[in-house]
Amino acid sequence: MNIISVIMPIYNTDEFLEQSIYSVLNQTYQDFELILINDGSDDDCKKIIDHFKTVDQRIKAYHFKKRVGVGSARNFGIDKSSGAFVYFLDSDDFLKNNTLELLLENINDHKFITGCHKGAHLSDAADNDVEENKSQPEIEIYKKEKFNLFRNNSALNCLFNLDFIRDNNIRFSEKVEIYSDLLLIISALANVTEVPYVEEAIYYKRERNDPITNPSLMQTSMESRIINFTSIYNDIKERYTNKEISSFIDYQFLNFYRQSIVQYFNINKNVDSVFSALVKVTKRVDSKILRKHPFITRKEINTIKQNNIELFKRVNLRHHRIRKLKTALKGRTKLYIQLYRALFLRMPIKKDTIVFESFLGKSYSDSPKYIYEYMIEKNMNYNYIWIFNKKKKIPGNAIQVKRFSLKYYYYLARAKYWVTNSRMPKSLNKRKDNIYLQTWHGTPLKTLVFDMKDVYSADPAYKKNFYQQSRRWDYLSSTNEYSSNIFRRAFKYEKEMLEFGYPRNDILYNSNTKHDILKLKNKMNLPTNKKVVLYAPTWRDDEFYSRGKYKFTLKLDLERLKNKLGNEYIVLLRMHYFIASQLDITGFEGFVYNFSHYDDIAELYLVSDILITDYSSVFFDYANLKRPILFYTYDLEKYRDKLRGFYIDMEKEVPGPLLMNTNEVIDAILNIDEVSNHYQDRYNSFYDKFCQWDDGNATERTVKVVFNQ
Ligand code: C2G
Repeated sequence: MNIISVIMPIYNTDEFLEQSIYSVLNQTYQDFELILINDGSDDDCKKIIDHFKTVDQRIKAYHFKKRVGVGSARNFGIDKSSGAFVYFLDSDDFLKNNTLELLLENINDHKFITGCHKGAHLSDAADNDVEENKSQPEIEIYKKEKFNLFRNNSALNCLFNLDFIRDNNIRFSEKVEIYSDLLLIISALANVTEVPYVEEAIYYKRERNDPITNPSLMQTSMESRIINFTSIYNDIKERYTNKEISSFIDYQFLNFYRQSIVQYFNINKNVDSVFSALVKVTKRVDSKILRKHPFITRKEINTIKQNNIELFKRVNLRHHRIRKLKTALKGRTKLYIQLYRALFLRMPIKKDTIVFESFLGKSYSDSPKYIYEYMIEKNMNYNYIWIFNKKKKIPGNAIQVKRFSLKYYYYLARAKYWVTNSRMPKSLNKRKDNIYLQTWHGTPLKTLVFDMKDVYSADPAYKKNFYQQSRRWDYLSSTNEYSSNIFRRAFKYEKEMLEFGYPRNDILYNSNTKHDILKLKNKMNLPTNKKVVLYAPTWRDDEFYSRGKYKFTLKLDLERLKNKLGNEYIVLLRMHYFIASQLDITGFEGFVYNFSHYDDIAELYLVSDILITDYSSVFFDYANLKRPILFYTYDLEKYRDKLRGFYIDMEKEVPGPLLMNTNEVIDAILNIDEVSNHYQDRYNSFYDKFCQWDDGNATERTVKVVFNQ
């Protein structure tokens, strides 16, 4: 009987649970029982578990009314196991489909065996292409003397012989929540002389991205992590006196100390309880092992051992100064940040200085531009600073600073006001007297931050960073009630909402005249005898060259467009500011114009007769002009269902047709009057709902409130 009991404790992971369970059900090795232990979840886990129980008899399910903690839940699982082997899988992680088979095939007479952990982003699926006739996997054997090099310090991805676990009374700690499996793995190591490791047996550990609303255990506070760790450490030192186990846990402790605990002391002021917990541990650390660590670590550990908190704080402070100096020497920006913190932030704040930035310094545009122009036109007495990546020609006498230059840090430290349309880097501090107007950059169609289940493109820290960065905002612009509601929820924004419309859209009311449009066309060198189609799509989260540099493949057949529309129309192409791809329009000169690097899209809206877009928020703004909008949504399903998810049903609510290929686009343009008539009612209700507060005076209202004018 080779049955494997797969034990899965479950707590509030309804987003991930199905993928976890399927990864077991789809194993190449099928002789298992799956023990699901619902540890008091209050989300939809129960429903999911009950459903799976009805479809597969190998599933055993237990529901706890009250949470008992992961250690107790797993111990309960061991007691319920009826297999020859046990294996632990967490309910937010998943397996490659041959993991169990590989572990079982190679365990032989060993008491347990382990495999490789890989980090998986939220939407990653297991790479399940197992090559046919693959040669035997390589097995590395960890001998007792080398246990301190053992790569796995958790119980995950280990296949254990169940009798071995039971006979030696090997259990998870029930005293602590975090690191409860350190006790189990160390107890297991204490009872064997070697452990095989199979690189090919893969366990996907999900990198969770929402430590704010749904933290994983490892995302709980550093203080409880340290306290939990010290408790396990002491427990193990008391139980096991043999050299290998003792050095294994000492190495674990010193690694943890160097990677995390040092930092904890740097950030926190009230450290006494953690410090006294550490005194006991450091007294137990083997001095021979400590000697293998850097001087500064030795020094710190020794002062903790002496229970001298004041001396420790001084040593630790020195340590951080050295660290900072080392990082500062690594690069210019790092040096500037150190100067920013040590010097600029200590200078008094300047009450009459305003810093503006739009689209990460890429352009002179959007609401910050219109707020600035309004203020200089009204001769308001401020010092104006603009952040750009490259120098620009702009009206007024604002000082221009390059993003991330020394001046950038200087002015951001000293300016009382910040006006931007996207986030500011984490490395900046918000000062007590600083006032930060976040104008944002569009009515949301695609789900935002805390409404996003999966962050397809972004790193796991995305939500946490966003949360921290948005705590600094004092005012947030909104242009309709729909946005206000979403912003409050999705940004967890609780401060003042400026429900005045977007300053960037004032121009669509104030310059929508023949005269102004002609002036703009002349400025842009556009022919005035042709109608203008503007194509402004958004970016795709899953198509990129590198971080922040996205790809875009033009799916419009320019040749065909030119043949059918060339006599009457010209086409302006406008890529999103994240797009790094260069558009090749050779051969289409005089028909196609690339305006991707033009500063202000509002001016492009004004000169165009028809807008083509996809899932970009541009259509909410363009609708202020009440001109026709076409939606070129060739990848609607993927974009909506896999990449982002939408707040509104495009098929029912957007004010124009959804088109799937170039022919449909051409047809719609050739019959634009009929299309417009067809969508008239929908357009009107769309306008009422989404252009709710735009009327040409949003800037004035905004400036009055923020600058007390
Ligand atoms: N934009 C542009 N050109 C494009 C697309 C967008 O100039 N081809 C500008 C517009 O001002 C638009 C803004 O960038 O309103 C935001 O672009 P979106 O395509 O909507 O995408 P994103 O930057 O992801 O912001 O709440 C809004 C969302 O956060 C969307």
